[in-house]
Amino acid sequence: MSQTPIRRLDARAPEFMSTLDALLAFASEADERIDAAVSEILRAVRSTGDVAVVEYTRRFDGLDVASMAQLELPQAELHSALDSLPLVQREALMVAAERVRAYHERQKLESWEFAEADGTRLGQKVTALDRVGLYVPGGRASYPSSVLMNAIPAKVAGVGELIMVVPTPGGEKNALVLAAAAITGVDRVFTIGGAQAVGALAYGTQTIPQVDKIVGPGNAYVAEAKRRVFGTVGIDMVAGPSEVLIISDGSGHAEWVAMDMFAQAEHDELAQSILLCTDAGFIDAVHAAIDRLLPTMPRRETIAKSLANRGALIHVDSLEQACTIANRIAPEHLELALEDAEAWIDHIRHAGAIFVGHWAVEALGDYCAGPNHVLPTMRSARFSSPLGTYDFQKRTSIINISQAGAQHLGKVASILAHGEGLQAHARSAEMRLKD
Ligand code: HSO
Ligand code: ZN
Repeated sequence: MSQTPIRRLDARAPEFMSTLDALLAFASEADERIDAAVSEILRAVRSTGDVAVVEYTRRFDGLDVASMAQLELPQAELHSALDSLPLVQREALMVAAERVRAYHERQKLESWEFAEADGTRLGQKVTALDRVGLYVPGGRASYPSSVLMNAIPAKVAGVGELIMVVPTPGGEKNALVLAAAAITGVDRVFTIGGAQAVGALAYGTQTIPQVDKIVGPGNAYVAEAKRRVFGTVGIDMVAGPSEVLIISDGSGHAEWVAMDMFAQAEHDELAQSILLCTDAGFIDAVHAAIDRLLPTMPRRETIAKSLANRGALIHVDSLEQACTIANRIAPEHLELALEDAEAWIDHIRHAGAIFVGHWAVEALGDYCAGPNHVLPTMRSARFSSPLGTYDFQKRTSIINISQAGAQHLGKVASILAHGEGLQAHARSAEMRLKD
């Protein structure tokens, strides 16, 4: 008998769709205490800059420094972190970085222009953002792979200056994070975090220059701060807990599926791992594999909580039904653990990333396949895309009208301007008409 608590559902049950919706619902509850604290911190950073940031860093991270300058890490320290890594780690980081760079090269938006017969030329000019802030969390969720995934597309886009902030409570630095910053060419690093770091990047301080966009994950305070400074600066997204959906036809190994679910679940108790499978016997085998493997996992407590909270093993009628459900879930990660996986890609419309076939496992995508691991969560794959080079580029329209073009466009504009009651618009178009 299977022991590990995880929902067992049947997609044919009449109440299935409402059960599914309840399972997907994730209330990122507005917490008034967080709201109030963040608003106070942002106000202080905005009015006193470095003084406030230094003070909050003393209070929250226990770093006692006299000035902001002491919270900046020199480039030499990043490079010595890289040099002091064990060779295998350094090489793995380099391989990952190079693959991520090559993939993101292909995402670059290019400027374009076209000419009309009368000599009018219209176009779109693409430019990189001038300055970007990269938030890297401290502690357990401090992932060097996320430094690669955020910094590389920014650099490929041609961002002028990339400023990283990373809290180091008690002065504890993560050598792999610093090494990843060195590899990707992050320009400046400050050991600050929390809402105060987001405020510093968004408003600028005496020491930290104001950025144009802030990217990177963070805790509830960081997320709330990003939400509040949005508009003053751009932000990437406010991400929810990580999710994986696996579609299986019963081919392959039950252990592989179980471990893929664990890989998601070990991130966070609120992370979501769901299996949709056409084969009831295979679902039993996966559940048995979960039972067997769970005790061997160092993070078994987190995994068990995540599976019990938000996990599910779901029996479906057919792969068509599985795809319909997958499109409703719009998962961050989708694994097609199928005999003929390629044939099913076209059935999927909404997913952050699709992993095709038994060999394409999310863990490879998280680190080194090449595509970005910052993906839309909480069903937002219905309307948004992976983080990419394009997120560090913007577009400007180019309107280059010839004298001949101004003649016929002037008449059209004049008629529409009169229709809107805007005389100055009409006349500025008409003044350019020849007779
Ligand atoms: N699965 C996470 C990314 C990650 N996994 C980083 C390991 N390190 C969100 O897609
Ligand atoms: Zn992961």
